[in-house]
Amino acid sequence: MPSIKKMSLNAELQKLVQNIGEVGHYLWERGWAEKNAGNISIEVTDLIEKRGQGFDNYQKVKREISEPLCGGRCFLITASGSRMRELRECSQESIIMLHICEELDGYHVLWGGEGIGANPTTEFASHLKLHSFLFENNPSQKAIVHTHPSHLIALTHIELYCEEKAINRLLWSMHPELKMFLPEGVGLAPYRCPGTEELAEVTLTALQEHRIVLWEKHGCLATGADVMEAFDFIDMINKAAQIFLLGRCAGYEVQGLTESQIKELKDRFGVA
Ligand code: 2HA
Ligand code: ZN
Repeated sequence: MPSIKKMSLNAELQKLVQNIGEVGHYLWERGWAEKNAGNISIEVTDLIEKRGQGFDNYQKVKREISEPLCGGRCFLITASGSRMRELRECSQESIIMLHICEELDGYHVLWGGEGIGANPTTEFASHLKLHSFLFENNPSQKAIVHTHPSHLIALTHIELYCEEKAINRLLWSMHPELKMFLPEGVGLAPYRCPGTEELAEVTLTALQEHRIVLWEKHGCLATGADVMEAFDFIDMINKAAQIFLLGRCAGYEVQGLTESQIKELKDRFGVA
């Protein structure tokens, strides 16, 4: 009989679960989370108490884990099929806190995962791959949010803007604060089938230089110190895309900031 012991969440973990629920709701309100679109994860290893005492009493799900750096780490992650609009009210069904076994042969379910199957998101392998990259290269970034921001996706369907330089130039020119908050701009990953190793690979490449990656004709993935920060970045760049498309939909050419106005921002904020 598998054990069904569950951990009780300390105040910090409760807050993170609450934040995931809030962000899920924002994504839904923005219209970026149709059906079960999107997924969220955050690494929480340092917040798990009694770590040294092992996790043998918790349910173990066997599954090959191909990321050695994730062994022994703990994550909060949305469940496969969960709806962003339900994360807040149904957190125990829609979110799972798990511990990846050191042997990389599965994970323990520490909390949540009480919905059907208790499987983490179909993008689980991608999330682990990206977290592994972040552990080594940008350890302050603990959260990953993937969603379907409509205006940004629309831009990646337009040939002219489906190119990294062109889309960044456009986004910066639509929103003066973007240059200040996201001086490196967004990465653009070429289209790959959802849920695949190939998609994880192109995302990883784009993440080397960016905190936010647009997935051509699919969506966006952002990293952040926490889920709120990741959401803020997506919200901000989608706003820039929305302003452009609003002007176009109203039948006008959209001016955007001029090169000299963008240069003034760079000089003022001391960014590249
Ligand atoms: O989790 O959005 O890309 C559903 C998705 C997969
Ligand atoms: Zn998606």
